[in-house]
Amino acid sequence: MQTRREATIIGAPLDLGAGRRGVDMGPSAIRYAGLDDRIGGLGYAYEDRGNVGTAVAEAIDAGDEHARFLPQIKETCRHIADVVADAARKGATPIVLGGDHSVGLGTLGGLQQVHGPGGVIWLDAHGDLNSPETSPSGNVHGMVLAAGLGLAGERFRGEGWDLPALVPSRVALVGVRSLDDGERKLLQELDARVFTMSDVDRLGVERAIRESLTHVAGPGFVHISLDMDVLDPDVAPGVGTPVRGGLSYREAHLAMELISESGLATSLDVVEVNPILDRENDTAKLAVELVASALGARIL
Ligand SMILES: [Mn+2]
Repeated sequence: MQTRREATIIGAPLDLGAGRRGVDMGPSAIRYAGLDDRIGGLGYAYEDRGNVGTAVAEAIDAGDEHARFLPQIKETCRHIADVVADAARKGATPIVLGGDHSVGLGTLGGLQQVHGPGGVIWLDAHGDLNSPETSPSGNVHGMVLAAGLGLAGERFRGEGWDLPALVPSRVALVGVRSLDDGERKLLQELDARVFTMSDVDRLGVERAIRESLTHVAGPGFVHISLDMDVLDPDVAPGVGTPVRGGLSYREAHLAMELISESGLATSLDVVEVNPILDRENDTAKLAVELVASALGARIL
């Protein structure tokens, strides 16, 4: 008998890792866009675990300007990690709704706790590969992937998770089009598979995703971290840090469909939805559709 598949939703209204406020409303916007019905309609048992607690920027001190609000971000990530680990142990698919991309440290931490280090496909306009030493802004959401790899320093180690949470050779970046100097340098040393937007233009999204899946597959987990800014701002205007020239509506759907077909993905983050900058919640609606495609929604 086929057991019913299960999706566990975790809201993470965190904006301390981003320079711009608004992404704290992301989980609300995505739920409002009908996530429960859409996932339930695919035959999943749907469990919403509510939101994890977050600190408020105005009420606390940013601390070290090279890694602003890091202690508070780690505190939120500890709660995310707990719920993600709980879901992963049950065999459910954890889906974390951001919030800025620093919530990804919590997801990776929870997965690492259960499975040991795994692989990730990072769909993003940016590399998120800075460290406090290289970051021009000091915003932690630009350091998360480096942190997961254990390359942003010991300070990113959390209560309950070890670093690296990722196997260094099991990382793929897709849709990148804005990198800082320090990130470019790091990528030259990393065994990561990188498909810039220019590569996606030339090779097509199908090849980019298939090769990424092959690169990140392996024991433990395969996590999909979807930063909505990987999409072109024409179709996803409501994101924290928009960059022109991103994935089209169909390219993003195809990426998620291929990921679903592979059967490899164990978990998903959907981050950086910013309702303040959005048009009539379009970006949150698109986020819901992309989650559905990742979970197996088909046209026919
Ligand atoms: Mn990102």
